[in-house]
Amino acid sequence: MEVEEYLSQKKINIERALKNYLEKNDSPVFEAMRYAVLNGGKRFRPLLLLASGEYFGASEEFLLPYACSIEFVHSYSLIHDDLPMMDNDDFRRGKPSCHKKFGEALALLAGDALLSLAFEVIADAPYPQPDSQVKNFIIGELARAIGPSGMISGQWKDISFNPQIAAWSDYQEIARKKTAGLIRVSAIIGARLAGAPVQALNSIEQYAANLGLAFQLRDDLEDLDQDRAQKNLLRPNMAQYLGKNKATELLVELCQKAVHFLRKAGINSDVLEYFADRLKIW
Ligand code: GRG
Repeated sequence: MEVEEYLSQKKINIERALKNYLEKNDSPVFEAMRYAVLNGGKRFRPLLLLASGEYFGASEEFLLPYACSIEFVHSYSLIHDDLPMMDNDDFRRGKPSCHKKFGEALALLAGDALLSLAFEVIADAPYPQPDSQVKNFIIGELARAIGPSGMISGQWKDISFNPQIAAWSDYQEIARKKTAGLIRVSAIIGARLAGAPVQALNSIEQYAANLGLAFQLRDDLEDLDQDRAQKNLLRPNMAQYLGKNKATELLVELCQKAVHFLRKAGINSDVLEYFADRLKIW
């Protein structure tokens, strides 16, 4: 099957699974959760998890709860990031952001609820078997990636950012923690669930860490190009720091490095390579 056909089929399956988890309840919190999740995201992280897991032989049925869990975490981070005390964004994916539609209290709770639901879904996932250590590993990796030393710390560094004293390493650290961490852990979870050998896991981790940085750099390049908002001039934008040409070169380099880690380990996945190839087109 062609890569794009594969991805659009997987996306349909992810949408269906996400909807199933969120349909059960008519409370306002669930309504806000549905609004935030079921509104047209690219589903990049769950697709990456499925592609990585399926490459190493796990079934979609096995992987889907974990893929949804990652998307719930991502959606929570977007809701909270849009709040007035954070990035203060009125729009998300071309529609009013969650707090604009439902008010700040309900948006905050919908974000909290999605974070909790993510771990509930993992706890209830039928695979792997209850005596397997794999679930513990996954819960630990995910919690570390998004917790106080991961995404939360990246977000704090982002909102307390001072461009006058920031070094390149600060820009990279923010991108690594705020954005790349969840992308990295998505690929690791897929591979780990499929029982990939340790050496392959390390390579997948390196691949996804580079892909994650590239993902943020591309977003920064888009921000710079569209000059989206004046306030962005004060944000930690890697492309602004490097300048457009150097940033574009680095984007290509990161994507090539990502693919290099796959090939060096003998991982021949069209889909995983496709993610890197698509990101570097600028
Ligand atoms: C507030 C807890 C908390 C965390 C905030 C991840 C994050 C940290 C904030 C999200 C805002 C943001 C712009 C992050 C940079 C990464 C990024 C480009 C996110 C958008 O992800 P896409 O492009 O979005 O996958 P879609 O809409 O496709 O899901």
